[in-house]
Amino acid sequence: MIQQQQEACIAAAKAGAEVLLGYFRKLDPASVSEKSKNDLVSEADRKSEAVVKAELARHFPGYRFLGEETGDSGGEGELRWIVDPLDGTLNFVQGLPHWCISVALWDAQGGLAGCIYDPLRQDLFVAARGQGAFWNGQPMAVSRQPGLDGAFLATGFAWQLGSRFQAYNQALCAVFPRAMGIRRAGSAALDLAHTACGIYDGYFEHGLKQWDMAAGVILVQEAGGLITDWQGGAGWMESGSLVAGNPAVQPELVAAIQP
Ligand code: LIP
Repeated sequence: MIQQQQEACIAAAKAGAEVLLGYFRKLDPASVSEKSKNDLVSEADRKSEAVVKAELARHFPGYRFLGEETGDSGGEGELRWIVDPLDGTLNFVQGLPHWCISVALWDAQGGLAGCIYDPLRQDLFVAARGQGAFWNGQPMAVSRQPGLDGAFLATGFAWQLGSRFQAYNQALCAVFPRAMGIRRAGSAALDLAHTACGIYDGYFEHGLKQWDMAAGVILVQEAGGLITDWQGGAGWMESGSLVAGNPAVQPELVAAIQP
């Protein structure tokens, strides 16, 4: 069954990608609006979610669906798709070639299967519980960087952080002198996928939504990495405060960002 569920994730992500490639750098500015200040949505986000949702329902009609643009479908079952039809919307709207589609399946125990697809690079990242993680069909693993000192990190700080930016900035100031380099690329899902495949040694961000994290955390965990909230606990899916990394870097990153 998990094989079919994973194939559904991949088919849906690729269906969304086809739609998004048709809009990229051809988006009608009139189709872009703000859900709240500086939090954009476009016709591309909505169309991608519509085809992803239809594709998943074609494979598994009874499952619940939670999408960034259409919300929670509701329903009794414990199996739930969690979808970001376009992660990196601001990049996409601005024409910056760094965005992806994120599709995950969760049950009562947590992440079951996940897929992140970057169609511009044709990078397909997939993982399923207990099945390992794969990058374009090849097994992938987190990096072997031995600690925070000299690590290559990713992070994010959205305008919506508002007053929470101060706490974030304190953490950044604590990490900056120790890391070799820090990148803010604008897609949490790709930050997690690139941590799972060992490009980044760690990643930290506040203010994330479930759909930003749901597939990426499965990739990192199945690739041998650790995921916690900023206090080192398991509340990241609820709080949206997440720290990811290889088993050497992640705990040191958590320790470094403590107020
Ligand atoms: C984005 C995340 C990014 C975060 C942005 C936004 P979206 O998701 O991927 O890491 O900093 O605020 O949440 O809105 O492009 O799906």
